[in-house]
Amino acid sequence: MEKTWRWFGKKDKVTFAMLRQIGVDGIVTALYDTPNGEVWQPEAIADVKNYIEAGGLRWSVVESLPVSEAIKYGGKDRDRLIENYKVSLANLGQAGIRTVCYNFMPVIDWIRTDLEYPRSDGTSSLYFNKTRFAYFDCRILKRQGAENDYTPHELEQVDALAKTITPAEEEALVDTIIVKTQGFIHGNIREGDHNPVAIFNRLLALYKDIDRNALRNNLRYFLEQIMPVCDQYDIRMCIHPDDPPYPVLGLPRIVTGDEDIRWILDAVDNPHNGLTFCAGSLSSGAHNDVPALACKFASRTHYVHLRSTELLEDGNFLEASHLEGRGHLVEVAHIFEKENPTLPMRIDHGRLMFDDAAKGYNPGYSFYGRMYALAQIDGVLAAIRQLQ
Ligand code: DNO
Repeated sequence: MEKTWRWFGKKDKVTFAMLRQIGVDGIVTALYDTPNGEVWQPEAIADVKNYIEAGGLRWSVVESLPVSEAIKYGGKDRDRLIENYKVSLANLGQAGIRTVCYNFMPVIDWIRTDLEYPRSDGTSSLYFNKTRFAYFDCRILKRQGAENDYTPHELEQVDALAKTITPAEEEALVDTIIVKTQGFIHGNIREGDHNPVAIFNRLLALYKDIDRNALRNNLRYFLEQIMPVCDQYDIRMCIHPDDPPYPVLGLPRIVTGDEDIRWILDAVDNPHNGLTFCAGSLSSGAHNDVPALACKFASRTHYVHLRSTELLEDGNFLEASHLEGRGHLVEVAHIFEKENPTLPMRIDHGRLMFDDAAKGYNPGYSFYGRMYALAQIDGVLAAIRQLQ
C-alpha cells in the first residue's frame, strides 16, 4: 500500500522533512481555509499541491471535501451546495488529485469523551465512555426523549455520575465532544464559539424529520449528482464509516457495517462510488467482523485507515495498539496489500507518547504515536511482501 500521512496544512508542526525520514510518500490533506460549502478554487488547490511537491511528496488523498449539512438533511440550499461540490471535484480532477474521502454523518463526525486516557505503559489513548456520553446527551443537551435511548442500567450510571461530576469536568466533556474533536475537521463548531451547546442543539433540530431512509435517499441523490464529474475526471469518492458505527443523539447513521455498505455501493453502482475502509471505526461496533468486511469490500475500497479499538464493558471503547484489538490490522493489511499494492493507506490516530502531549497536536494526530504505529505497520507490510 502507499504510505500516506494526514497533514493539516502549512501550520502543521509535522514537517515534510520529518515525514520523508520515516518513509511517507503521500500526503492526505484538505483546504482548511476554505469554508464548508464554498468552492475549492484552482489557485488554492495548486498552492497546496505545489507546496507538497516542493517538499518532495505528493498530494495523494483529499480528506475531507466536507459535505454540508443541508446536503445531508436535504435542505433548500442543497442543489446549490452540490453544484459547488461538483466544481470543487472538477478543480481537484484537473489538478490530478483523484481520491476524495468524505463522510455523511449528521451534525457530528467522530465521537470521543476523553482525549488522554492513561494506559498502563505511560502513554495515553482516545477513549469513549458510554456513561459520560449519555450524561452529555440527557443532562447537558437535555435532548427530548434521550432517556429512551439508554438502558435502565445506563441511566442509573448517569444518575451516579451526576452526583460526582464537577462543573469543570462538564465543561471539558462539552469541549471534547463538540469542539476539540470537531473543530479541526471543518466541524460545525469552532474553538472560541460562544455557547457551543446552543449551536449544537440548533444543528440537531435540523434533523428532526430525517430518519435512516431519508438520510439514505439524500446520500443517493448526492452521489447520483456528482458521479458524472467523478467519471469525467476519474475521481474515486470514498465514504468514511460512522464513528462509532451506530445511531447517536437521535440521529440516523447509515455507514455502520455490512448491510449499510452494501446498500451504498449498490445504490449507485459505479466504481467511483467507493469506500474509505476505516478499520478503527468499524472495529468499535461489536456487530462488525473487520477482516470479513475487508475481504468483502476490498474491490470498492479506494483508501484505508489503519487503526484498532478494544471494546470494554458497558459500551466503552479504547483505541488499541495498532497490532492489537478488534481491527485485526495484520489480516486487514494483508487483504488490501494483495488487492492493490498501491492503495493509499494512513495510520489513523496514534497514542500520545514522549513529549507528544506538550505539542498541542490535533486530537489523535500525535507525531511519535503515529510514527510508532507506522513503523509497526511498515514491518507488517514488509513481512507480507516477502512471504507472499
Ligand atoms: C477523525 C477522522 C474523521 C474523518 C472524517 C472523514 O480522526 O477519521 O474526522 O476524517 O470522518 O470525512
